[in-house]
Amino acid sequence: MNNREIAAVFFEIADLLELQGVAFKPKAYRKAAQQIETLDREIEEIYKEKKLKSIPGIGEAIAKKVSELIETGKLHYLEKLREEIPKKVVQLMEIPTLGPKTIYFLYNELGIDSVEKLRNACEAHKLAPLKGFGERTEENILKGIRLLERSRGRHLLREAYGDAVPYLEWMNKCRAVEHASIAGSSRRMKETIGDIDLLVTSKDSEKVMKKFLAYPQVKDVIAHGKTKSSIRLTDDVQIDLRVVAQESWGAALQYFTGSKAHNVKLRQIAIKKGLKLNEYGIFEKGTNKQIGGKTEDEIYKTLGLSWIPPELREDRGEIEAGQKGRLPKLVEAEDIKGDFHLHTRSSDGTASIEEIVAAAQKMGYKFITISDHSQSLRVAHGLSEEKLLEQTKQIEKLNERLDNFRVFSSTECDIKSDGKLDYPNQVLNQLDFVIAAVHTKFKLSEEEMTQRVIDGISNEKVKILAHPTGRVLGQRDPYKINLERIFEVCLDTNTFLELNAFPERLDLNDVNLLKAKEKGTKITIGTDSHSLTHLRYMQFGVATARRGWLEKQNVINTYPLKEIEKMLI
Ligand code: DGT
Ligand code: CA
Ligand code: CA
Repeated sequence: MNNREIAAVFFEIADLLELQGVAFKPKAYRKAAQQIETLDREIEEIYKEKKLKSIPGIGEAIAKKVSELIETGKLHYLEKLREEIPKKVVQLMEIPTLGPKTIYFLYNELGIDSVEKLRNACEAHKLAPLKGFGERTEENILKGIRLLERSRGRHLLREAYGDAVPYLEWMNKCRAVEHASIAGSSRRMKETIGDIDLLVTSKDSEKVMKKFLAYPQVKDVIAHGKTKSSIRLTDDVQIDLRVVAQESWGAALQYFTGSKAHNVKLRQIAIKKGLKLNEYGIFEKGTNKQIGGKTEDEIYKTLGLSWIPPELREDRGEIEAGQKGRLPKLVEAEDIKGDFHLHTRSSDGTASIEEIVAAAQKMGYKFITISDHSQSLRVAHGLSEEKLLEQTKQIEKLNERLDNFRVFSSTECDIKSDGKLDYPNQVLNQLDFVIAAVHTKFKLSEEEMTQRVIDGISNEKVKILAHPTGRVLGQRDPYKINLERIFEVCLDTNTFLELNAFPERLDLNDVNLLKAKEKGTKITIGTDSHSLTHLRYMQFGVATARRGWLEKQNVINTYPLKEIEKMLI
C-alpha cells in the first residue's frame, strides 16, 4: 500500500470515530494520516527499517495498525468500525454544512443514512421539531446538499493533475507512443476538472490502448475502442485517451485542449479565410488540401494569430489579442522567488520554520513569509501575542545566520467583524508586515463586508489581503464583497491582493485577477502551506495567475528581494 492509501484508512477511521462522538482519538488519527500523506518517502521503507514510531504523531497503537496494513493489506479495526456504521452515513460528512454529531444523531433518531433520505426529511420538515433544530437548520442542510452536488463530478485541479502527470509518464513508456500530451481543461489548468483528456500519436493504436488499460489504478473501463477509450481510476477521476495520426497531432492537440468557446471562435476565423478547421487539420475549402496541423503553432499561424498559451484559451479576449500580436507575456514558474503565505507548527501547520527555509532554499527561493494564524482563531491554534513576538525574535535570529535569503515575519491576522485587527498595533508594528484576512462571520451584507475589509487593510502595517473572497471550492461560496472598491483602496493604501494557491481556494480566481490587473493592483502569491509538501502548490498559483493574464511585473513574488523589502516593510 502506498502512503496515500494508508493515510486514507486513517482518515476514514477518524471520520467513523468522530461520528460516534469519540473524543480526542479522531484528531490523533487525522494527524497521523496527514503526517503519512506528506512524508517524502514511502512508509513501507520506514516500516522495513522498523522506524515507524520515529514519524511524529505515530505511537505504538497506530504503528501496529500501519504494520497490519502493510503485512495483510487489511485492518481488522476498520472493518469492525465499518460494521457499526454504514458507509452511506459516512458519506454524509461530505455535506459541508453538517457536522458529525448531527449526522450520528439523525442516523439514530430518524434512520437517515443517505443524502436522499436527508433531503426528503428536510423538505418534509421532519428535523425542525427536534430539539436544537429549526427551519434554519433545514435550510442550511439543503444548501449544503446543493453545494455538494455542484462539486460532485468535478475534481480539484490538484487531484486531476496529480492523476494526469503519472499517467502520461506511464503512456510515454510505451514504445508505440510517438507524441503524448495532456489536453482538455487539465492542460488549460482550470481550477476544477470534469475529466482528464490524454492525446497520443502512434502507428499502432492497439498497442497504445492495451497500455492505457493496463494502468494499475484503473477501476472500470467505460469505453474501449480502436482510437478512443475511457477509464475510471480508483479515485473516480475519468480519463479519455485518443490516438491520432502524426500529421494531425497539432490540430488534435489544439482541438482537444479547448475550450469549446475558444475553438468555436477559431473555426469562425478559418471559415472567413476560406479554410476548414477540425481535429484532423486545417484544409483549403475547395480542394480539401491539408495546409497545416502538424503542430499547434501551424494552426494559429495559418489563421493569422500568434500561438496562444493553453491557460488563456477561454475566449476572454485572447483571440483578438493574438490577432494583434498583443498577447501578454505570462508569468512563469521560474520567475517566482519566494512564497508569501506559510504556516508553521506553532499554529496549525506541521513543519518548523527551519524546515520550511531548507525546503524553500532547495526550490531556489530567496524568501519566505511566516504567517501563522492570529489569536482569536482558536480552531487553528492562533498565536497569543507573546508567542507571536517570540516567533518574531526567533526569525530575527535566524535571518542573521541566513545568506542571500530572508524570512519575513508576519501574521495572517483576522479582520474581526467590526473591521478591527486581531492584535494591537504595538504588536503588529514589530512584524515585517501584516497579512489580513476574513475567517468568520461570512454572512455580512456586501456593504458591511466591504467596509470591514477596507477598515482592516487601511491599517498601515497591513500589506496583503489574503484570499480576498473567502471561497472554498465545493464547500463555501465567496462572500459578498465589492472587489472594485477593494482594488481602489489597495492602490490608495499600498496594499496587495493575495492569490492564494491552495487548490481548494485559488482566490483571487482567474477572472478577478484579470480585473485586478486592469486596475493596476499588484498580486502576491502565497501557498497557504500547512506542511512541506504544500509548498509545491505554487504551481497551481502560477497557473491561475497565467489564467488571469498576469505578467511578471504584476506578481510581487518575481521582484528582487531588495525591491520587495522596499515595497512591503
Ligand atoms: P472538463 O472536462 O469539463 O473540465 O472540460 P474540457 O474542456 O476538458 O472538456 P471535454 O473533456 O468535454 O473536452 C475536451 C476538449 O475537446 C474541449 O475543451 C474542447 C474539445 N471538444 C469536445 N467536444 C467538443 C465539441 O462538441 N465541439 C468543440 N468545438 N470542441 C469540443
Ligand atoms: Ca476534460
Ligand atoms: Ca473528455
